[in-house]
Amino acid sequence: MKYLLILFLSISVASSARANDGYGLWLDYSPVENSQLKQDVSQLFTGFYFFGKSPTYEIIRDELEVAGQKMLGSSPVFSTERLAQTQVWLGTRDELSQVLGLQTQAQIRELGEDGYWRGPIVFQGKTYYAIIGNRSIGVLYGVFDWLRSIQTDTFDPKTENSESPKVKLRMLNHWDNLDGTVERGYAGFSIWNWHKLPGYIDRRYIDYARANASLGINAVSLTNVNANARILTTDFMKKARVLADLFRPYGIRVFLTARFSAPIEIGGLKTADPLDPGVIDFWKKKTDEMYSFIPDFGGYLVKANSEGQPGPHEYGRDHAQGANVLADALAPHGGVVIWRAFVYSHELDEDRHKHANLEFGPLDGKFRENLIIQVKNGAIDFMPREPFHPLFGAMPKTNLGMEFQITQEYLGQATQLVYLAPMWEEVFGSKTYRPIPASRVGGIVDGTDSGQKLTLVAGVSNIGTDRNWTGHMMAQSNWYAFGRLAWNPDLSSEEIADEWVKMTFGQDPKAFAAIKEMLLESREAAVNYMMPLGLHHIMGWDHHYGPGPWVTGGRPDWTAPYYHQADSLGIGFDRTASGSDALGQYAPEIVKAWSDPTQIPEKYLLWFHHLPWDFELHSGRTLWDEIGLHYDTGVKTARKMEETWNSLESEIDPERFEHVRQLLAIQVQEAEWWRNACLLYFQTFAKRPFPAEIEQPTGDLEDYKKRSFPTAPGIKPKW
Ligand code: GCW
Repeated sequence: MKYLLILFLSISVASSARANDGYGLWLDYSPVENSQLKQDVSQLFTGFYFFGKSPTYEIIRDELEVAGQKMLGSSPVFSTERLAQTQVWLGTRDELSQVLGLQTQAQIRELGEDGYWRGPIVFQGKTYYAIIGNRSIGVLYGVFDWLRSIQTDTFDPKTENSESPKVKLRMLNHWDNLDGTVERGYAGFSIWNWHKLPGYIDRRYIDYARANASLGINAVSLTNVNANARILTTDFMKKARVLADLFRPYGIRVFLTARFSAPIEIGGLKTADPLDPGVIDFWKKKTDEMYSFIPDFGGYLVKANSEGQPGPHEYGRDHAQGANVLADALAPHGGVVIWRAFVYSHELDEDRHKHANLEFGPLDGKFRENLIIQVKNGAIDFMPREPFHPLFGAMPKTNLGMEFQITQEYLGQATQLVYLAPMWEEVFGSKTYRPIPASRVGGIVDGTDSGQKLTLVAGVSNIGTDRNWTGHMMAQSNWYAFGRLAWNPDLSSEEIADEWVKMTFGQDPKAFAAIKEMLLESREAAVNYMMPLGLHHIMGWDHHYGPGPWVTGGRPDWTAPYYHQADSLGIGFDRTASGSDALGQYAPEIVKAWSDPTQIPEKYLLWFHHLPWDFELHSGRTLWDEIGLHYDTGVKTARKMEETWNSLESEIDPERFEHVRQLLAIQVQEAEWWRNACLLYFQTFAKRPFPAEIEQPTGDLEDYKKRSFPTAPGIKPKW
């Protein structure tokens, strides 16, 4: 009996080792199938030589070991001497200077601190493959890029490739609370185990850093922007130091969120007035202390005077006065303040859309050099589709960074597959017409159009303790896409999908084509079944799960009718000059085109216009019919995604297949729920039949309204 038990245990251990639970992310390295490629790469794996020493090179060795085993079935060979039979040379430009031509050296220098060059170099008549950076981190990025090219079957040993990131700070923002919960987190709890730190190092910290480094993510803010001042106490600094030490060789700097009232809460002061000498001194000393633990500490991320968070307004000071005090404390150490522009009034705004520009616009030019204003992609709040935030282009003398939300608060949480790269691509590609006529959001953020040197793309993390990291394993694609776009905002969502699918599922052509198509259509599907044609903020109360166009109570701008404005005459928020004139905050070219409901792209129609139910759209249909059609199309695409996936059963490993299969079934139900509930609700105003061409909504509106979700994850902390 005892033996049987042991046998059983060892079988189940062995089989669970083979099962794919998604923990390996896009770094699980499937075997190389292309025989020419396999031959080329196998040859290269017989001789790696590092020109220098660094903890980062140890990481590279480990990565090559894993990659060699998994892709080629054998370990790489490392040489301690630069022998003729070595194949791949790795190191920094300085370390390789003896063997590099002057021109190559100059070319590499141009690539800056995070760039890399990889390609063939000829030395004493023999050709080697070299991966070179200006710093060891560049070498690491180059190696990851090289491995990616092998996994995506694009590697050519004869071709030179060089890259440098277009954005300086490529950053994850964790909304992780010190009690282990994650605000808007749908993948379990926080991966930071503050209780066991600093003594215990969870293996996950290292795997997390590795995954980020593979994308070029180089900054992480560990804690929620709804901040707890305790993170700035000495005890927590000691814990954060452990993470910073672990992340350093991966090129990642740690940031923390600073609560504006920390001088009172942990400093024993009576005020947090940024002009008070005691407060200035508090921030200076706190910051000096922080650097004594973390010498490359990144800086502070701050949410102030927003949704009840304390800030400079309490003392009659503006955002610049508040932010600059922190910036001055960080400046001598090379740190940066990231100050969020997500603000809206404690009192009710006329239109919340306008608030950030009204508060920040007049402060243009007043913020320090080592300070960057982090602006959400849209002016309301990470909706499934928003027009770009009008601050982009409106503050030419201020560093502006982008904040995306990777965690799917408003895009299906962790029960839905929604690939977000098309949304981010749309935002970066949006024309702003300022500061120069050809400006796009991406060009402002990466400095091309704005000229700013300090650049930032931040994403609110979707990572948690779930074994597959992101709750829905397909949401790994969003972590991946975020990192790739932060590195280069000009990449297309399609290129990124190509890479991710190949790296995650291997190269089976049927599975590749099918999964890629599912990813690429998923975001538009979600917009359609949730909030089409510019509708926004009509989700469930507080937990934000599911539809809630009927949600009222509390402050009006937290309710749905404030945004959809449906009545017997029509629907939509008039933000033109005849309404709130939020549109007037954009460049004149946009104001002109979008003021006209027949000119504005229909995807933004109801964001800016209140229109009669019978208003005729480009299709010739009435607004009412078109709304119905969009909702229905969304549902049908969700069903198609489900069918596509189900046809892949023999191509995908059972564990991942089943995981995604179940979630897609839920997604279809949720899409139907959104469509039914929203259409039945809007029909109470429109008082028209549903268009005949759509599947007729079913269910009872009153039942939909009564649904409650006490177990929905990710709700705000109660402290
Ligand atoms: O979208 C809202 C979220 C809040 C979040 C806030 C913000 C951290 O519902 O949970 O708070 O945005 O971005 O500050």
